[in-house]
Amino acid sequence: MKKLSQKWRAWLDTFLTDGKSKISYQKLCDSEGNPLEEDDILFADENLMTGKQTLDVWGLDCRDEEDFLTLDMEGVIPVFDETGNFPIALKTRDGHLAYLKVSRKTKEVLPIHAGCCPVLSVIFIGAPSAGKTVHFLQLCDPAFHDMLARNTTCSFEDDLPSDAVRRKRYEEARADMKNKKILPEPNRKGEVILPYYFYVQRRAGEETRRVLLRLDDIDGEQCTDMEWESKIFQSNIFIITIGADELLAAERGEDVQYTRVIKQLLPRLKVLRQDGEYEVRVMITKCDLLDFTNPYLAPAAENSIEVKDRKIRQTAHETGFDYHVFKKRSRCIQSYLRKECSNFYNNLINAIPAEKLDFCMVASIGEECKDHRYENFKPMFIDEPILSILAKEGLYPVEVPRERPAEEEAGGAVKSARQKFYDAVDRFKDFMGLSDEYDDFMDEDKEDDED
Ligand SMILES: Nc1nc2c(ncn2[C@@H]2O[C@H](COP(=O)(O)OP(=O)(O)O)[C@@H](O)[C@H]2O)c(=O)[nH]1
Ligand SMILES: [Mg+2]
Repeated sequence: MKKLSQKWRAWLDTFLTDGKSKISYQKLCDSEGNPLEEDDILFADENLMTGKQTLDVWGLDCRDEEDFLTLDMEGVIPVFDETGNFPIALKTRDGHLAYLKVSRKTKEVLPIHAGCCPVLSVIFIGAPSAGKTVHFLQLCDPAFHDMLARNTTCSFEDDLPSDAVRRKRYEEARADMKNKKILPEPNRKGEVILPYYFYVQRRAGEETRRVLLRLDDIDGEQCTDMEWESKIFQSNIFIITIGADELLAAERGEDVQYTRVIKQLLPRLKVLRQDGEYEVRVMITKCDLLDFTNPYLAPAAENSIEVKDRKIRQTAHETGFDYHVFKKRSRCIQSYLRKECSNFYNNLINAIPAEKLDFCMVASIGEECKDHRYENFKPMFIDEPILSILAKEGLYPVEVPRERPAEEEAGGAVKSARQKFYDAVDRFKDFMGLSDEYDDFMDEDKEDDED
């Protein structure tokens, strides 16, 4: 059935008991982790927010303790956009427009599409100095979104309407990192870091998928001294970041912090997220420090991006996310971790069901940095973690599985019939979104082959 145009819908809405009956609100949390119900979303404009005007100027009765509009007020009309489920603004009959959404609980400004589409929230967990913020800043960079969008029908929009002062530090840090090669200051303990929201859309045939992608960076001390009541447990996807420097230190038998993070995170996840509606990605950062001649890592060495004229370009996932490439790298990382940090690895796989767990790596800068500066920018794999999340949600195209020539595999060895069979099963599993329960068995086989 053909959809009504926006104009018609807006016009009809003014007659149909304000259009409120068709609202299907999509739940979200504010930055402090408070779950917000439909009537916790307040509406305002700049004047109401700053107290320059009050609701009586708008010709409305102020029932609420403050000057905000709510959906159930007499005389307000909802304004919808293409997401449809929940209004993006409210207006009054005499033309005042409340275009800012505000959390009743914290009074913070919420994203434009709050309540309009499902939220996919991704949080970076890891010890101080693991490399969370550097990667986070890259993910929030419009130039990065431009790179991801190329050759696809995906779009990324910064969905927070305000230039919050608290966000300024991150915006400046990103500018310094890109333009002056200065790395971000370490986060202070308990620093309030506002989440970033991106309205991600992808058109595929007749259908357009939409999601509010929420990215949260936190200070590392919240991860090494994790509270049970922490807001972090509201997220859908937990990215556990582990600096390669720490992995190498652990190999040398030194004390490391990432084990502390895991020790605290796993029991909390089990208790607090009995719903099981979450996923975990283990992300090795600073992977330039790893030895890619290591037999486990060698097959995973080919970069997925390249830098030309200071611009990053995708190579492996240029026309769509290539699960084969990603999964191969994921398996290499697993084999590496299983050998080099066996207890950590076993703790993970024993605590988190295989279908919720994946492994990836990045080098956001790609070289050892001194005095908070870097010289050369040689990033590796920075598109893969986020693409693996978006592709799974149907928000990024997936490269159609195809046969690969045998030379592409590690060492150019001709594939055995058994390996070909495994690869076929693997592609089928990826295609169907099935779990990785065979992966251990496959890796053990590979180790046997190497022997
Ligand atoms: N070798 C290397 N070091 C990196 C890379 N990215 C970040 N680092 C180092 O890691 C430090 C901490 O990064 P940061 O993102 O602030 O860590 P956070 O505390 O987890 O947020 C930086 O200051 C850099 O010295 C990288 O790609 N390679
Ligand atoms: Mg940080």
